[in-house]
This record gives sequence, C-alpha cells and structure tokens, in this order.
Amino acid sequence: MSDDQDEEIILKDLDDDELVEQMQDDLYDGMTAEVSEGTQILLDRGWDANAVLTDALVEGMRIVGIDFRDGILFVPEVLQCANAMKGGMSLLRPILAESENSSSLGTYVIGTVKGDIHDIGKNLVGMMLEGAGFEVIDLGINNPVENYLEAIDKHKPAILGMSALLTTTMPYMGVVIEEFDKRGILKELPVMVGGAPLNQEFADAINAHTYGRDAAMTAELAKVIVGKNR
Ligand code: B1M
Repeated sequence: MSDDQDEEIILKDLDDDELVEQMQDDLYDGMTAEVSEGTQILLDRGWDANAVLTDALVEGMRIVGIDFRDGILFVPEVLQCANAMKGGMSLLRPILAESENSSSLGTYVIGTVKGDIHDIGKNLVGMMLEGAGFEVIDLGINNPVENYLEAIDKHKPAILGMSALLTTTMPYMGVVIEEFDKRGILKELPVMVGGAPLNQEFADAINAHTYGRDAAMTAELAKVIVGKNR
C-alpha cells in the first residue's frame, strides 16, 4: 500500500479538530492531494465552506507565512504550500462563487499590481464577489496601470479592485489611482484596495474609495457601493 493510501485512511478516521490540524500540517508540507481530500471530507461532514477556508486553509497559510518570514521556509517550498492551498480552494470555489443573486450586480475588475505575483487572496476575493452576484474579470498578477485602463475601456466595470501583498508594491496602487484621477476616471469609478500589508490609513492616503480588509468584507462593501451608486 502506498503512503498516499495510508494517509487517505488516516484522514477519514480523524475527528474534526484533528483533521483541521492535519490539513494545516499537510498544507505546510505542500501536499495538494491530502489538503484537497481533507477539504472534501469536511464538506461531506457538513462544514460550511467559509469555515473550512478560514480554519484549515487560511490558518495553515498563516503558519507558513510565519516560517517564511523567519527563514525556515523558502520560496520553492512556499510555492508548494500555495499549490496545496489552491487545491483546497478549487473545491470550495463552486460553493463560494454560487451566486445568491439571480441578476448581476455589475462587473468587478480585479488584479494584483505590478511587481507582485501573490494571487491567493485576490482569487478568494474574486470568488466571494462572484458569490455576492458580481461578474468578475480577473486580470491576474503583475498588472501595470495600462492593464487596468484597458480593462476599464473594455468591460466598463462598476468597481475596480487592486491587490498587493508586498510593502514594496503597495505604493503602486497610488500610482494607478493617480493616473485614473488625471484621466477623470476616479470620479466615476470606485476603486477598492486590499492585501495583507494595507490598512485604512494607507487606503485613505492614496485616495482609494474603499479598503477591503478581507474577502468577505470586500464582497459586503462592494454590494453597498453598487447599492449607493444606483
Ligand atoms: Co510571499 N511574501 N513573497 N510568496 N508570501 C509574503 C506576503 C510575506 C508577508 C511573507 C513573510 O515575510 N512573512 C512577505 C512580504 C513582506 C513585506 O512585504 N513586508 C513576502 C515576501 C517577502 C515574498 C518575496 C519577496 C520572497 C522572495 O522572493 N524572497 C516574493 C515576492 C514575489 C513577488 O510578488 N514579486 C514572494 C513570493 C511568494 C510565493 C510565490 C512563494 C508565494 C505566492 C504564491 C501565490 O500567491 N500564488 C508567497 C506566499 C504564499 C506568501 C504568504 C506566505 C502567504 C500569502 C497568502 O496567500 N495568504 C505571505 C505571508 C502571509 O501573508 N502570511 C507572503 C493567504 C491569503 C488568503 O491571504 O493574501 O492576505 P491574503 O489575502 C486576504 C486579504 O489580504 C484580503 O483578502 C484576502 C482573503 O481574506 N485581500 C484583498 C487580498 N487582496 C485583496 C484585494 C482586495 C481586497 C482584499 O481588493 C479590493
């Protein structure tokens, strides 16, 4: 019997708390199949998708972040952790993105800014926005201002969102907003910003319309924005 099969039997035998802890360990070890399997088991046991996401996946990645910061984990390992997290997220996606609204709340363009390749948080925000009823256009990672401008022209979004995970890339959000302002776009288009190193103060300083602390909050605030703008 392979190790994988051994692991499969053990995961199913664990109680909820043990399983969540094991999934955090598996995420840390970059074990995509096991993290996906654990995700499915929790869903089958009736767990809410948001709880699986928060307790097992996001918490697992938080632990990874600490060891990454402290030089215990390095980029190749953390990439594997990211892939494992994405494995679990792919099972949650259809549930989180299932729209509670039959009619679209409008188009939401989102992308990670230039110089930054972190996309897990942005992807989560996208899923929650879809779940809230937005049509999401995801520009991916490493976006210069030109990409946002092109997407605005093409998709006429109700809201535009930017993500940054690095203190070195977050100032670029200000560059994008300044360019929107110069072109008269900022008056018409609410710009939301988010990402781990940001806070409300920073969002205010760069003239962003709204700061989204996390994915759920971003989706809630986005609904309020389109409600207000109608
Ligand atoms: Co990166 N990395 N990384 N990394 N990485 C961080 C961000 C870091 C904090 C790690 C650390 O030192 N503890 C640190 C930044 C330090 C700083 O800037 N002060 C860091 C570093 C230094 C780097 C490199 C420079 C490392 C190197 O090369 N030496 C490098 C930079 C690459 C680049 O972008 N140019 C790098 C690379 C990578 C990987 C490629 C290995 C990988 C990314 C893989 C991927 O995304 N596909 C990676 C990862 C995984 C992380 C950590 C460990 C996890 C990030 C994550 O996915 N979190 C991270 C440490 C950490 O944050 N704990 C770290 C889970 C996610 C659900 O949360 O992204 O915060 P988060 O999203 C949240 C909210 O922030 C918010 O909602 C989300 C869900 O609730 N949100 C938004 C996010 N975007 C939003 C947009 C919105 C609204 C809300 O729009 C409106």
